[in-house]
Amino acid sequence: MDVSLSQAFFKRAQEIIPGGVNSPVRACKSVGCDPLFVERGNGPYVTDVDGNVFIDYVCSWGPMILGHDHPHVRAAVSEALEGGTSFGAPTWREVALAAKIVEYVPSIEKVRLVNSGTEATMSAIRLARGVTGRKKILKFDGCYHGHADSFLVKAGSGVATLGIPGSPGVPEEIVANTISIPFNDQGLLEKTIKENRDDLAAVIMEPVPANMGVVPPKTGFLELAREITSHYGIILIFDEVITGFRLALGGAQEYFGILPDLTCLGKIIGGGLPVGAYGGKKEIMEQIAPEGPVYQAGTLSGNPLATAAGLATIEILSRPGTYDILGSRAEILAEGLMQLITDNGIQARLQGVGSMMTCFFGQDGSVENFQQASASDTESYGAFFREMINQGVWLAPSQFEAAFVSLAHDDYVINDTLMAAESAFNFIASS
Ligand code: HOZ
Repeated sequence: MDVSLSQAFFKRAQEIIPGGVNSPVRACKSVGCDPLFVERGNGPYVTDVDGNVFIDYVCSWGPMILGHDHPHVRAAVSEALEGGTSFGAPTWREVALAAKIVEYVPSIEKVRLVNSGTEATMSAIRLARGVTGRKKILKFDGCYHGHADSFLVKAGSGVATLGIPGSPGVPEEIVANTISIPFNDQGLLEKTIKENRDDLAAVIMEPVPANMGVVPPKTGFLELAREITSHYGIILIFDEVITGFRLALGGAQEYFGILPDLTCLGKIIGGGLPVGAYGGKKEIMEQIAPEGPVYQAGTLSGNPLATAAGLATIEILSRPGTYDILGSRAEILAEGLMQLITDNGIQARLQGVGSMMTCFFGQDGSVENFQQASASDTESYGAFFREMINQGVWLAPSQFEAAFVSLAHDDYVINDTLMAAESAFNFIASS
């Protein structure tokens, strides 16, 4: 495969951008290759600058649930573009997008739009601290809530991929106010909350962690988190930046029937443009300025192009049967992959929820927390990743991320993916 243009861009990028990338996982370090530079995307495919075409399961790390360059989204963004790109003043599309979020996400009564998932989570914990007057937050090892200071303790995604234990630059006082415990451990959750009940402002979690690979919550875990936080007046925050509008229109909270106090959104609600949101109960959200004293602001918040793309995406997603189609395609892919794993005698565990999944190499049983995920065979994942690229399939360049199926991944594309995977598993089995 000719990747000479990608290599040239990467060489130049490394001279002027840290690590040559604008987000660490993209550097592909943990899978032992250099990044490919994307020229364009179309449906389930991306084409790199050298003209190589790949079936894409990164899907921009989740937002592209309709596939790339969807005509409805393109038309909506083009129409918005005609009218100007930013005003720093309210526009009707912000209200329309907020109304859709309030309509579909069961626990959200009021919502504030921001520019990224990181902004959403850092604003949500400020709000939780402001409302409760407490300082500490409880998170879970391997969950990733963006790169704000409070969250870089035992975090997932790029922090896990690069094996970074925390980050220089995060003050000790902030780390001291963040408690991190293993996901899916009910006893420890109960004990930790009880011990810190007077200091905890919030418990924040990805209801389905997808930044240590996809780790489904064990039965009763989300229920316990809801019950015990309600009991002690601690704010429960669901980080649904990935799961929002992916597992259902109402996200994981609809899927599992557990309602948090605050929800963070991003990715899909921006249809591929930069956006985030945090929302929840009226009495909490009313504490945000200018209605209340908790400050948060943003020049580009509620941007016309991003809200147009989000609205168009949600419009398609809200058509009847969408999530059934998405779910059944993901199921066909997952079943096919599991069969190949068995047929080739590969030691790996494929697990997922809805249209997101991870193949954990070197695992026999289910992966339930970060400690177990971390024990995966990342060398084999890297070999699989590289062979899939050779076969024309673009996976996340890290063991600790998810593969996302979009509505553009039809039966034909899934079949092509399985043929590629057959060669890749074969290659691994024989090497
Ligand atoms: N943190 C993102 C994955 N969970 C990666 C973002 C990116 O590199 O674009």
